[in-house]
Amino acid sequence: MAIKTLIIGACGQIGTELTLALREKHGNENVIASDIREGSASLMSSGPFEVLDATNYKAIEDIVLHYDVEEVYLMAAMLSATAEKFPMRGWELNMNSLFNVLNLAKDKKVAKVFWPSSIAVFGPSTPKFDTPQTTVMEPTTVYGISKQTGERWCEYYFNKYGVDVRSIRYPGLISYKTMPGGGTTDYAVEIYHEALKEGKYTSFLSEDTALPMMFMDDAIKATISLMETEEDKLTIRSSYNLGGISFTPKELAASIQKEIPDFKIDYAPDFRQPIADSWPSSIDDAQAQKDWNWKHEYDIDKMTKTMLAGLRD
Ligand code: AKB
Repeated sequence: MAIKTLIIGACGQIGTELTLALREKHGNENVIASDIREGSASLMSSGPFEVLDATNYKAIEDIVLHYDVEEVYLMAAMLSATAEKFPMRGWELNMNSLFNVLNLAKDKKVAKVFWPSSIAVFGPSTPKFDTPQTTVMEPTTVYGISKQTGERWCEYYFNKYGVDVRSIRYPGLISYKTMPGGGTTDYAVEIYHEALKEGKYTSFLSEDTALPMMFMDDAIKATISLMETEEDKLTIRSSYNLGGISFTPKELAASIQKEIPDFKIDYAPDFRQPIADSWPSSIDDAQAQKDWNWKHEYDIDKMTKTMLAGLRD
């Protein structure tokens, strides 16, 4: 029998593509999409959809029981740039939603949980290049503090209550189906939209700011693959480092110029620059490779070609 899955935050950047991928894999009726608001037509029309506030335990529980949900992907979160503007709202959303889902699993109402962490768990005192899985973590953003705290709780719930929770520290994610919202890495998506619309882009990060990034197809593949790995192969119950590509705004512009030679970029760093400066430039994901055979596929130029083709369609 197919696994019944609930995606919370299904209308966001990752949630949209994850929902569509899981529906294709497990059947539309077995993947329940939910979000605080309605989303894209493809998501709403292809399977069940529920309006759901991730901070409301009872509302999540009702949906879980109604549909006999076995696995929950909690994708709702306030990202780094927005959480700096609304610290308490960011903290409350990111932490309360996680506790709701962990407690449902602790009470055996769901069997398995996926929760996204982020490269934001690292801070200025972390080694910047090839950042190891286990290292100094002193995040300086509200979002990073919430993700690091969340990781500790995930590991605690696994050790103490046997909750099967799995997690990835996502780098910046690049996709054309849904816009990201409120992140520091969002420039790497906006740039493609503006390249096609205006032929130019003003980056809110400086030209040499290198950050870990990944094309969405790789991120979805990683997420599903981690969730399908046999329990005894997993050695990390906080969150797995996930590498991909690492590039600067200048390098991304050069990749776009190979396809759109007249494309121009300039730079006006804003409040997001110090956030980016506090994060690693590249990530070592040897543990994910070892435990669940992780390997990324997209390099920067393949990603650029796919992004531009997808946005032109
Ligand atoms: C953000 O920029 O806040 C996110 C992230 C790296 O988690 N994309």
